[in-house]
Amino acid sequence: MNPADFNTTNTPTWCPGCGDFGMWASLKEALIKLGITPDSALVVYGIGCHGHMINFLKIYGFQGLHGRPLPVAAGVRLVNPDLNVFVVSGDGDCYGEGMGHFIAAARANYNLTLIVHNNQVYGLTTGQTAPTTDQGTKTKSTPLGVIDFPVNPIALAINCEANFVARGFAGDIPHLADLIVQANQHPGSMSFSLVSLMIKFILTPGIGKEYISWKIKACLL
Ligand SMILES: Cc1ncc(C[n+]2csc(CCOP(=O)(O)OP(=O)(O)O)c2C)c(N)n1
Ligand code: SF4
Ligand SMILES: [Mg+2]
Repeated sequence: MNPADFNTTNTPTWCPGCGDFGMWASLKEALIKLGITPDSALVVYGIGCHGHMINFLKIYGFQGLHGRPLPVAAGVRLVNPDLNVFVVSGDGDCYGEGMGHFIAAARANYNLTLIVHNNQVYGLTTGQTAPTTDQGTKTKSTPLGVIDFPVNPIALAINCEANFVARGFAGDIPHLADLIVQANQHPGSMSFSLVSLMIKFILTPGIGKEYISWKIKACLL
């Protein structure tokens, strides 16, 4: 298998430079390393720009309601315990609308590989504040800057006793692919937070090269 074998005939519609491209490429690399074929695993997607991957990744897929990919995936695992199930979610999807499901899945040990595209914003709906948006960030829904502290999904996952927790960066595809492989091979429940890049809709001045280099440093710590 090579990455092109996991392409559908659809051309990705993500904005040029979007972190979703890195996420897509990393997942394809990981699937190859894991020996998975398009007919041997399932990916359950959330709703958002990340969820558009269902149109571009050639593998069994299911996309339901916003914030609900984890309970769908848990149900699939319960009736089909031999099926390898991945979940591709977003920060709004997983830490906003789906926060309760995230906590439940981390505690319940369903043996899922959860990959959260954390671009710190509601991307598809053109840039509202998400639970992981940094304090002070100006978005369409918080034009004067976010007041609240952001959710720390890594700390939350550890606190809920998810037994594999990692963070990667959409700009480092080999590292990210390796993390996805490790996550998938690790027995039991797991969480995997992907720090991605959202290149549109964040209005705070200064977000640009400095922000990207901060992200890279933060992920390498
Ligand atoms: C129950 C429900 N609430 C709200 C929406 C509208 N909605 C669609 S996508 C989205 C935000 C997605 O943000 P995120 O999960 O971070 O994904 P991204 O687009 O950033 O990849 C929202 C609020 C919806 N579809 N369903
Ligand atoms: S709106 Fe943001 S998350 Fe959506 S495709 Fe464009 S850059 Fe990516
Ligand atoms: Mg998002």
